[in-house]
Amino acid sequence: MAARKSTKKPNVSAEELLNYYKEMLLIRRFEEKAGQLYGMGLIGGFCHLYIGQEAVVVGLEAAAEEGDKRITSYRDHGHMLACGMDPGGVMAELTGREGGLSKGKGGSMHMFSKEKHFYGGHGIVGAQVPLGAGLAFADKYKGNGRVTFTYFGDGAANQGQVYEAFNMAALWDLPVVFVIENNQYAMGTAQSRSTSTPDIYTRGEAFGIPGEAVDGMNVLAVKEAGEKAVAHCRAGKGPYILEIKTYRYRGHSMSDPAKYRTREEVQRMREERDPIEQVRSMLLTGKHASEDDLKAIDKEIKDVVNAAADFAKESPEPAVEELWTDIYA
Ligand SMILES: Cc1ncc(C[n+]2csc(CCOP(=O)(O)OP(=O)(O)O)c2C)c(N)n1
Ligand SMILES: [Mg+2]
Repeated sequence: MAARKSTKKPNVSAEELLNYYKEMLLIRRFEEKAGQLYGMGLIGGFCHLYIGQEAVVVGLEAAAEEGDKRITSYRDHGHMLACGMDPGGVMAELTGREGGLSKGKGGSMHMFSKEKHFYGGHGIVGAQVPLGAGLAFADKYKGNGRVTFTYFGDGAANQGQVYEAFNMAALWDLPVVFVIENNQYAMGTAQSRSTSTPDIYTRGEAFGIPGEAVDGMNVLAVKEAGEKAVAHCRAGKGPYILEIKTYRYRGHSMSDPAKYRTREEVQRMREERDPIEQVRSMLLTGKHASEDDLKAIDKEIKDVVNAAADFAKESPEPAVEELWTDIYA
């Protein structure tokens, strides 16, 4: 008997959808809390929030396998949470406390996890791109079948070192997915003012690297594109570019008044494209969850984030002697 086709039903189980909902919500609530703690003066230095972009990292993590690596820019809290790093450890790092993942000495842009294969957290725009190619080189050398997700922004995509990395990655068929998180702005500069083409995914053509654009507000579309890219890399065919079209709701960093765009533009994105609302509505219309189920999840996530914030506030500042540890002599 032929399977009945439904155009409405996504090719995903209820359990998976619920997981994506939870993971995206965790990032959203965590970032909102980080914004609050910043406002209270508990977080010093730069703090770049990921609110609006949650579907990118959650969709790609769904396409990853154990042992795959990830490396990204300074807009990195979402990546850490999505690969399973402890929310308390991340938050305590933001507040510069001993319990932080870099013992309170790194802050928002400098956290790592060997266990979760998360290689940072990089403040220099584009710097992580050659490093990501290097991670993939190591895996290719070892022949372990691992893939590296190398994330960078639309602004970073205009950096020279990105193309040096593309060249070598293509030359050596490195298993790296170059993920361009195109949130349409680089600090206060819109993509149309900084970038010669609206289609950044074509930038690999000169190197023979295939690329495609993806709806980054739709976690299922991201996952599907991620699976395709990862399969390409694992088959030994070399790098792949995903330009994931997304949007950040907040300013570039906490100190950005965002005068370069209208409130209406942001409002429209939130109302019409929000990645979490899209999954919420799929869950409800598909009867995979009730309003009460979702309320219970909201509470569960809120509790995790509050516990992380309490831990971050209660953890002591690092001891003065820590100034002399974890440094090159
Ligand atoms: C080499 C370098 N140049 C400039 C900066 C200052 N800077 C920090 S973020 C940024 C914009 C990057 O935008 P994009 O790559 O689109 O990433 P997004 O912030 O949107 O995630 C700039 C110019 C920097 N950190 N490093
Ligand atoms: Mg950007």
